[in-house]
Amino acid sequence: MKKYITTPIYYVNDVPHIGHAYTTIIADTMARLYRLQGHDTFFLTGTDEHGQKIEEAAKQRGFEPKKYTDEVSAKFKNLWDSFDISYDRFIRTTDEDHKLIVQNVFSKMYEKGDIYKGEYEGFYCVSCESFFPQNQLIDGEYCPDCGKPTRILKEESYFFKLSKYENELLKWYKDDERCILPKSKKNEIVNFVKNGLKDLSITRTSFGWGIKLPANLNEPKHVMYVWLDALINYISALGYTNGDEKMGYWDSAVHLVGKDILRFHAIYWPAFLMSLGLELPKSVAAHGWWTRDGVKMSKSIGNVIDPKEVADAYGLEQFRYFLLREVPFGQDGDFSQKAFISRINSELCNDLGNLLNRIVGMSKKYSDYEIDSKDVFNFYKDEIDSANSLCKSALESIDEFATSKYLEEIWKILNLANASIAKYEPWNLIKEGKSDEANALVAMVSNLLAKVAILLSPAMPKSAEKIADVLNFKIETSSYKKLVENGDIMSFKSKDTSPLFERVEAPLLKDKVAKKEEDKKVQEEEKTQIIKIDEFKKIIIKVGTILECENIEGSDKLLKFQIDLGEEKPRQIISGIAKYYKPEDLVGKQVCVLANLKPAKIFKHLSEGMILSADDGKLTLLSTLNKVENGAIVG
Ligand code: ME8
Repeated sequence: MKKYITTPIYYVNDVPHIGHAYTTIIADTMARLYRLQGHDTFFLTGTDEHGQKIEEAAKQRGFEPKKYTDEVSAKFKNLWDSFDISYDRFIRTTDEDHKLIVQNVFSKMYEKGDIYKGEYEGFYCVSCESFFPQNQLIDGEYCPDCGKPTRILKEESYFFKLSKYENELLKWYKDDERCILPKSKKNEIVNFVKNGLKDLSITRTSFGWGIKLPANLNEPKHVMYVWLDALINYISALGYTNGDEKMGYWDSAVHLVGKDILRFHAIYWPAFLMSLGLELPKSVAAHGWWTRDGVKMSKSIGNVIDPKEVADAYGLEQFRYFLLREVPFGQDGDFSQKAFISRINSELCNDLGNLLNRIVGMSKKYSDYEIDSKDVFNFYKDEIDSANSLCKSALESIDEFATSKYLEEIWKILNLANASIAKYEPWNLIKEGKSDEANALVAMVSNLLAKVAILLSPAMPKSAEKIADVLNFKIETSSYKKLVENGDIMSFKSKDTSPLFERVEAPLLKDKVAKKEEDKKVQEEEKTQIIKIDEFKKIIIKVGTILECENIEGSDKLLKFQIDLGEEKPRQIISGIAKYYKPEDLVGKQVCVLANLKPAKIFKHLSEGMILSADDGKLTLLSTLNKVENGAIVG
């Protein structure tokens, strides 16, 4: 069977962040699962590069739009490559084939009578590249989606007859149970459409950075509305009207999107497809939004999460696991390092990593790494049956994109495996001479682990592969069919391994907010002149005996000392204490000297340190209570 999965194409007005990574990692997980199941899969991602927002972002940075989009688009592509995202095409809306197909689509709709010319006046949000009726604006002025100020635009425009498709859309929502996922999101869309759809303005004349209209229309002032241009990527990538080379995938299309752009995908896009006479997507699946420590991410707060930074700090596999596991699909989620670390330590290290180590250890001890499954069904049929039904429910969950529920079900298999070891105590079985039972237990748990590794492989490919390597089997369609679909078991030969995951003791990332706080603390400490012990340790104070002391000619403040600091030769030190002491009273006395002060010339005399004194209006030299060895360190 063919499978087609897409992510949104991301705007290049900014660099990739955790939200983009989330969508892309879910889509990648789905694509890997489809391939594992044996489906002929096409996975599409890319960048959305036209429109006023991009034109303005380029201008602000002093670039031509194309040069700017080349640069930012490459950042997305490089990030996905470094994350080993298994896309089949990375499409750019500036690709020549895409531009041609957008024009073809426009012509088709025009010829069908679904596009007409008119004039548009309305409130436009550049950030969302979207018009809003005034009654939807916040305080009559601000965008209801992003809260930024809107602009009034009045321009000649071509319109798409969206209103014509109102009933057909409502019928689709009603007839096709899975058209919008999670199903709870469908009502919002149905209500929006029931409130009445206005025709959609699909060209702009107020800026130039967009795809031109088909040449035969002779409209050089107009460029395509960026959302028409962008949505068409889903069929242009398959060669629609341009050889149709991959259109075979189209009937299985699933669009994965964030909740912010569900309206575009569940209303405009199917209406465009209806106009073209194409099949509608199998599902538009909308996930929720990520916040950080409960706060919306924004550049001005400085709490935007760079996915590369997180993956570098914690590991890509751990990052994938956390994103997929932390939030139920469709709900908003919060990225907190505390929650992340807790999942790594308890779920990845304890539940999974330790289990693998224990099984290898037991198989080594009981059966010289041979894990023979011949007796598993005799002794542990119930456990295998339970694991098989958990595999089924995991697959039912992922069918609705519920990645969190999917992993939860997989972890139930791990819990069953861990609980079985505790329950049957194989070490006692061995002692009691029941080695068949003990070996069957190790084999049963190994089979549970193998089923887990196969199911986990789309989400955590590298870790799953390592488990399979340790148990000496391959994760591929045939093992998926055998162990997961058919609920069968197999025998293994294990080998020694290093821990799958490392424990994390403290947060590994400092965001700009935390950094700011830390800088503030340092500044405050500097103000109160608090120093750290390390800073104090840099100061070397020694006790020494004054060997000689004399006045300096021409100065009534300075005295010149020769002091024995227990070094090869005495140090010469110049000190401004002539007002308080007579030279002859000081000879033979022990004083404290700052010994690692940079030498300086004072009144033409070299001074190689500083004699310490207490200042309460007059200076009193510091000494020790008892006589000590010259060179003794004060600290
Ligand atoms: O909307 N949490 O592009 P975009 C979760 N070009 N997901 C988030 C997120 C967050 N905080 N922030 C962004 C566009 N996303 C259009 C799409 S498609 C034909 C055109 C994810 O760069 C989420 O998937 O603004 C959202 O839908 C997408 O990034 C928007 O990316």
